[in-house]
Amino acid sequence: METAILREVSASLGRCELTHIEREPIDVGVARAQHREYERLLASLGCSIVLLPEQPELPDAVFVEDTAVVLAELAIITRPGALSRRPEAPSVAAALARYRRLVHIEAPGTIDGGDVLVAGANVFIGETGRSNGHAIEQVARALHGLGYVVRGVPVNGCLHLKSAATLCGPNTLLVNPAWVDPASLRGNSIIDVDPLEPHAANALLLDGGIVYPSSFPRTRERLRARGMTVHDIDLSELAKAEGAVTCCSLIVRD
Ligand code: CIR
Repeated sequence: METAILREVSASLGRCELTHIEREPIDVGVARAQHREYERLLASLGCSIVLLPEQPELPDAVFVEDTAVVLAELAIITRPGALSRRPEAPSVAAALARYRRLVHIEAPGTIDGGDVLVAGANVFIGETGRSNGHAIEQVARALHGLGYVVRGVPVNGCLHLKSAATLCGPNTLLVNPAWVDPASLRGNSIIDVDPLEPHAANALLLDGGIVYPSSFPRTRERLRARGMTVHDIDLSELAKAEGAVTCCSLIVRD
């Protein structure tokens, strides 16, 4: 059973944080419609949906992934790297408290959930402008004794580790090798994105298949060629806010 925690798109989305892409006008109405499609797709794949209300003055609040890391044993509430995003965390913590024991990242640690890639017992954490060594140490402490191996991973050229690598099957990662060295993601087989689609490494793996942006047809064919079930979704308006498919949900597995 999978529960997906989502949050409605903020009216202020156009004022989002941007790091690696140029600002362009965002049509909030289109972003909301695409987000509703995403919600419907996750529901159709068997997720039970928890939809948090919009936080109108927090532009990036739709990207709930960055505020928490949900594991089988506990949930880590992050301290996001961007100051503007810190007030997003408390309401997500309140929603997650029903499902997991909570551990909070404390200052001077900063970390975005988008930097945390859990692949079996490996917890890879992107060393990016958003996530620092203090937070990586705190995560390692929180997970001590639970059988996880926590490792910092250098990332270059993109916002988060999960912009560069995500799980697309058991022990299988979809990777843009220009942004993260696949050798640092040991223990997993690797599928490279198509070189013409650098942003294509972000996939959301659910029990019902892979939720995947329709904007990357070449890489999608690589996944399908491996026999993977891929469900297309158009999140192009949210991509203008540097968001992708994993960022819009927190998946709680029972
Ligand atoms: C930000 O810069 O924080 C947002 N505009 C985008 C966050 C995307 N989150 C993610 O990839 N996990």
